[in-house]
Amino acid sequence: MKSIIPEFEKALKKIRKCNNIVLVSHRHPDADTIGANIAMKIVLEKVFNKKIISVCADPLPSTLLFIKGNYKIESVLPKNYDCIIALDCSNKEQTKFPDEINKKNFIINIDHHATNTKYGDINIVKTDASSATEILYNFFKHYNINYKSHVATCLLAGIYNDTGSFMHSNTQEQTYKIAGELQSKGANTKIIAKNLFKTHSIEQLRLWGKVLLNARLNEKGTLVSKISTEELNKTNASPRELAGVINYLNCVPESKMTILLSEDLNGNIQGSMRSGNEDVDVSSLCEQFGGGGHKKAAGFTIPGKIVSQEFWKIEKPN
Ligand SMILES: [Mn+2]
Repeated sequence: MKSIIPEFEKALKKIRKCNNIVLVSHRHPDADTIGANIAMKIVLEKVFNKKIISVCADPLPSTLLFIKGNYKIESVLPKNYDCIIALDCSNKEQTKFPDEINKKNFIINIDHHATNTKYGDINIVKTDASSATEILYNFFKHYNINYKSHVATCLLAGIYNDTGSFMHSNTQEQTYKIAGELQSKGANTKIIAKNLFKTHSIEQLRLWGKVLLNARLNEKGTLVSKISTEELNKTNASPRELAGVINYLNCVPESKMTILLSEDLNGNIQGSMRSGNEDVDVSSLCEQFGGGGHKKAAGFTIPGKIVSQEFWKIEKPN
């Protein structure tokens, strides 16, 4: 991996020349894109005296409000600004403002996704970083920028989120070191863990309960569960609240692969697949249905409805 320092230099040079800067997070925001946004906003305002407008097209779920604090996040781009910094967005569409980004606006793209399309005029894309906030941590460290506890909380929240609290394979030696340093700067690990991993609505618990109850393990070692629109509606949960339940399905030792099928509100079936087995590549399986993803976590969307199929067989007495 080549050094990212020359890109840091270019970005800082540009930032110094700009007065009005827009920070954009991706749609369906998570703790990484919002943590990066607010951390950058505080540093650019306090240390560089810039005028910053934070933007995210979609509203924040209540579990991200501890990151936002009293800072403002707009849902649309302002009319005038000198440059855009996109945070944790692998392509322009993820910002929900691709047309604006296509215009002559100067873009600094800060991201860690392997699929990043390098759409910026400056691309700080580091695919071995656990999160966008880890890249910002390194940026601030490189320029000896001081910050207080809330910025440390924002940065650590992104790391916690994208490493699944240090359980995903993107967790490396440097990740723990950075997390330790952020904690010593006053990052509030308690509020991060509570909001990101220990907060679920009653509707979400009911939905997850239904998904867990529907789980079946077949003889070939595939664990399958499903949720129909009807079942979803009975729980009053939103389809997005399914996120995370597959991690519980994917922990049966006898299972080589886990599939969750859910009907969405547009007449499609969303398929999510996971595997902890070295020999199974779920992304190639999902590609057969027009989807994709990573080797151990992938998904697909196909039109249709889920139907039940039952089998009976006679077992002879011994
Ligand atoms: Mn991220």
